[in-house]
Amino acid sequence: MKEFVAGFCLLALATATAIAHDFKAGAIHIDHPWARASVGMAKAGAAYMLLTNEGSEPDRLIKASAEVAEAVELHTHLMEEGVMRMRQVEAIEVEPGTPSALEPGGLHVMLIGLKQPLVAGESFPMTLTFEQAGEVTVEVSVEAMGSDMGGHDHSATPTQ
Ligand SMILES: [Cu+2]
Repeated sequence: MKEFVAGFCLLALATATAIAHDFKAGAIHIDHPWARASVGMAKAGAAYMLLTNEGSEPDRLIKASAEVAEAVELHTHLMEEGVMRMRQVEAIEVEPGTPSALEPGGLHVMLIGLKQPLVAGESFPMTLTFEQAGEVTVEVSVEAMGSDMGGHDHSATPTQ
């Protein structure tokens, strides 16, 4: 059992090293923006990242845009009558001292109407706009399906 755990940690470390990348906009630190590879002709995708506010004033992510999709929205997931549904949100709060995680099954940047497949190992630029910190363009790395534990599948969601 001990050996298994050690092996798993090593693997996790190697993966994290290979894909680690981060960006800054003012006091906002954007860690590891990534998207899951799209499957077949899927027309929707989602991007995830960790937002940390290293300043003393609250900030909000108010907009995201990317050339790879016809529309980009900020989304969250809500449990409604036992069913997980996505909802558009106006903004994603980034409070000092409280990192905001965009991750499968929770907050995410929704890519609607993909113009091209998202291929694992490739990356695409995405521009994030923060109320205080302003605009920053980050490079979103595309990772293979199953590279997270979220178990959430966007492909079943109809595009608007
Ligand atoms: Cu969504």
